[in-house]
Amino acid sequence: MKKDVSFALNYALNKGFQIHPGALELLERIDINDLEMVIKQIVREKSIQKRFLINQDDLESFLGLKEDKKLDAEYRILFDPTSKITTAEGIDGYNAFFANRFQKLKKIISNRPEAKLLKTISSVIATKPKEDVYLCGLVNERRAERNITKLTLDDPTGSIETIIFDIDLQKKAEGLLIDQFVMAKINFGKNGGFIVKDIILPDIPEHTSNRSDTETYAVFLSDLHIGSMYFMEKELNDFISWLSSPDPIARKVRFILICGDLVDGVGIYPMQDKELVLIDIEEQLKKTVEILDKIPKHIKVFMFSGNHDPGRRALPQPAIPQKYNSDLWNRENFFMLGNPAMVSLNGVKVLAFHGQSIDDVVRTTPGLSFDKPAKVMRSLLQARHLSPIYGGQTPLAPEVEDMMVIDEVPDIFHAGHVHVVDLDLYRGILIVNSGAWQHQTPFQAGVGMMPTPGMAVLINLKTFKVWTKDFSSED
Ligand code: D5M
Ligand code: FE
Ligand code: ZN
Repeated sequence: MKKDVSFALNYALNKGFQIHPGALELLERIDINDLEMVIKQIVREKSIQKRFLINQDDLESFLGLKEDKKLDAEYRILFDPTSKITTAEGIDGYNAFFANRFQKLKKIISNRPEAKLLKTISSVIATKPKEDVYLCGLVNERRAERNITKLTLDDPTGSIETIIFDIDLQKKAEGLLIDQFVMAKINFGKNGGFIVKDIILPDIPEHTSNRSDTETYAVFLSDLHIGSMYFMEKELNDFISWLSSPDPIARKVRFILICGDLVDGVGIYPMQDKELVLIDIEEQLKKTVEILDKIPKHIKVFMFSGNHDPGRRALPQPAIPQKYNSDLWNRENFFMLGNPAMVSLNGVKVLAFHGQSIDDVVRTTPGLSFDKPAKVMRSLLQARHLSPIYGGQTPLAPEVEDMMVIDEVPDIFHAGHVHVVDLDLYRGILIVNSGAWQHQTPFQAGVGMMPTPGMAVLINLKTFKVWTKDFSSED
């Protein structure tokens, strides 16, 4: 027996393990440099499972020699903005952009019975109807005054100022985002003025989600921030080694989705260079490839762009351009996508959006906070829009088509950006904010943001059972 294998054998025996002869034969074939890592990882995983025999099967799966052919791993890219970006210019560009937003959302809301009574804003202004009518508009202004709320709505025919008296409706109006699309029930009051009787959001109809036929797992990650001095390299590497371990769930993983901020980027925030260990984008992406290349090749890795990634800052964002790192684009198991994008994994539709607008929505809406991003994502689903507010911190490009409208109802809605793992289920849609792999930054500490980094979110695509696996506390 070779000396190096006897080390592995002794290590396992000392930990109370038996090694099957078939496993020993495989151990002898492992590169000496990897042997220690392999045996320690297997022992650690099997100790957790309390199974003290290491057999051939464990090693085959660890080494990626064995792939369960019974597990489906079929994917389709349903939407990617990368090749669709054709930004218009100036005022005309924005007019066209908001007109498209209005049309798309009006079409979505037209499925509701009330939509039969829809009138345009100009006709409501002209006819001053005493009976209830419905109109649609984008919220232009919302103003609370003593005990009433004034709401101004715009459609392509005009602009209307309305008044809300009802306390509950005023509360509902408080939660409306500027430039969000709404339908309002309205009449012309006795004392003059248009009175709001109801506010209706496009929302999600009750949804029965698509499921995978097999118990294939997808792992949801976000915000690696490679290049930052706070990037949790060891924890991410531990996660990646776990993928090759005999852990029964690891063996069923076929997809990984990384929801943006792969790298920390350069010049994203003032004084960022003081917090970088890799100071240019090429180096950061090279490191990214080095790390992600260790993911077993039978796992498909989908990477979406975030505000720290190169390409462009405004939404929708293209995929990280090939010119910065062609390896990211060359690997057979890597898929480079923009933001937002939609993929189907064994028939399960996943909407991926980095989540930039969460910042603006939290800042302008009472009752929402950074530590509960799933709640914010729920309100984006209700608005059927990923980034309603124009003119906040989130730059929006005046695309001819508003690609931030949630046209198609997803089965899973995945975001990141705020670095907090949070889950929710809304009308059959699984909402996942997948956290980060970056320690709390001084900025976040200064504003009291408490990230939950180093956690992988694992979803069984057949049962929608969710596991979070914490790598942050391991040594
Ligand atoms: O953003 C992570 C979170 O922290 C997100 O909610 C924005 C916020 N953040 C972080 N740094 C800043 C600065 N300098 N200004 C404003 N907001 C900030 P991420 O995109 O991962 O950096
Ligand atoms: Fe981030
Ligand atoms: Zn971000």
